[in-house]
Amino acid sequence: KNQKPCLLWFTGLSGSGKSTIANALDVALHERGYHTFLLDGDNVRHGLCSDLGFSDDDRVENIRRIGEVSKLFTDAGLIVISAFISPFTGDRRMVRKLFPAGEFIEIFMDTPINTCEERDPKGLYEKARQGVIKNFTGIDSPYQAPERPEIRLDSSSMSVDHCVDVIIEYLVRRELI
Ligand code: GGZ
Repeated sequence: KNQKPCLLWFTGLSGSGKSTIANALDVALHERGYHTFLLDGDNVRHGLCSDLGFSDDDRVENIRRIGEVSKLFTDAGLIVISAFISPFTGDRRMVRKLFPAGEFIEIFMDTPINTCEERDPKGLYEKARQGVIKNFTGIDSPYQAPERPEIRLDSSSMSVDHCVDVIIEYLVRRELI
């Protein structure tokens, strides 16, 4: 099936729905016959970036490596989906610059932090509030929200299917699929 390579870059707080939407999008594109590759904490932070933690410097290096790996996969012709907090505007801009215009698609999971904190699937917000975890994004480490993302989603008011539909419609409109 005809596809153009691109990088779908999810950014947002812990619990904002990045992984959930990224996974559902990956499945939906597969079902339609497209070749994709999904990068997320599960396959990156345990391997390629297992030497990195959550200091500012380590997050910068984490995103740099993910950007470079994404570039390798798009060079191979794949639609790459990545789901990392990527809290710093400068780092996201650095990744964007690795790609020709239109190939880097920033998807901002603009879910209110209250919702993220209520979900707290791993209990990390609670631990961060107690000071057990330091440098937690949104609590005692910054999140710099994108000002002009290509796509903005809010998983507190939109269903998973609706979020996926919005992204697929974008890809069709840009003639990437
Ligand atoms: C933020 C943390 C932290 C701290 C552990 N701050 O919701 P999760 O659990 O499953 O996803 C979060 C993940 C964030 O890793 P990223 O590689 O996406 O971060 S970054 O882009 O900033 O490099 C969270 C967990 O790791 N986690 N400690 N202190 N998230």
